[in-house]
Amino acid sequence: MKALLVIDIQNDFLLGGSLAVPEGDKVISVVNELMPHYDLVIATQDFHPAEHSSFASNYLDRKAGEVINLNGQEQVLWSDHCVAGTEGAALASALNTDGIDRIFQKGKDPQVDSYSGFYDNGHIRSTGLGDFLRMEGVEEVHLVGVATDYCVKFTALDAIAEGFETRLIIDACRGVNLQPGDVDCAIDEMKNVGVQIWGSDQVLGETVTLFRPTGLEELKKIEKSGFTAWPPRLPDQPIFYPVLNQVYAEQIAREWNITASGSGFVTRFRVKRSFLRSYPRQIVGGREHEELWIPAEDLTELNDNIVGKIEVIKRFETFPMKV
Ligand code: VGL
Ligand code: ZN
Repeated sequence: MKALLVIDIQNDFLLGGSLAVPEGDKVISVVNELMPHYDLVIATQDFHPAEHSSFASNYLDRKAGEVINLNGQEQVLWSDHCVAGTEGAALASALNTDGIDRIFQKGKDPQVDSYSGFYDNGHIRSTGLGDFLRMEGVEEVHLVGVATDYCVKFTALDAIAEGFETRLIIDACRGVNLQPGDVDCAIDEMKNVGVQIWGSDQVLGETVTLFRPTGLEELKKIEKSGFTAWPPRLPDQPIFYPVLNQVYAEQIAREWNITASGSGFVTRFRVKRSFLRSYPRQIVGGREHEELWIPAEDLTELNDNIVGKIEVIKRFETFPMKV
């Protein structure tokens, strides 16, 4: 069993939040894409009382970013964040919360901080996450979220100590870098204890397969490119619509292209996943009718991201009746 641990993707750590991690919001679409690839998806949530001892505002003379000694441990002081029950503590609304099986909250004790999703920073009180994962039969955990140099790192170190095979999905994490180089150091620290550093492509695959119905005229132009590029759109075609499944493409080829030009073809081609991430899937009509809307001006860039050839996989024709 494999679990995805989604660390602290909460409003206060994202754009506009009180403790925003640079580019934190960039991880959300990757995390949503990853979720269906796991047996279990667990989210952690930083969830502090307003009087928490990690908030600079709770001291007379301290500023955020200063480091103090708290009960024998180094403690970075932060601006107020993730106060229980506030909007800032809520999971990001763009995160697919339907894909999350269970949430573990941490940092509720005002006297001690809790970066790790497994234990508080004093390693005294457990959140129950380790026992829960073992009970579910999980052997491998993959980590995503924020911040790479705090909560992600400490959760990863504990995951290794708890005996889980542990991977960090690096493009689905962002860090604070309070000091320049902190994120790189955190990654080295994780590697040194056996955390494997992965990219989301290693889980998802590097490319997405797309389908597109087309007519004879367009097909001739594709052939001219050596089956490597889509021809420029016409002035009255501002958007290029590839679809995500073959059945839908066939339906359009049969119903639309045959009517328009007497023949219809279905093509299949592969495009780098990283490029497609900025074009959300549009559901048109039924659930299986998923398509991407790519503005005509982005077509050259799309062509540059095609891997392999555009293949014709089906052909539909109406034959004139012989007389
Ligand atoms: C975090 C600082 C304070 C984190 C939480 O989620 O990494 N960082 N509290
Ligand atoms: Zn916190």
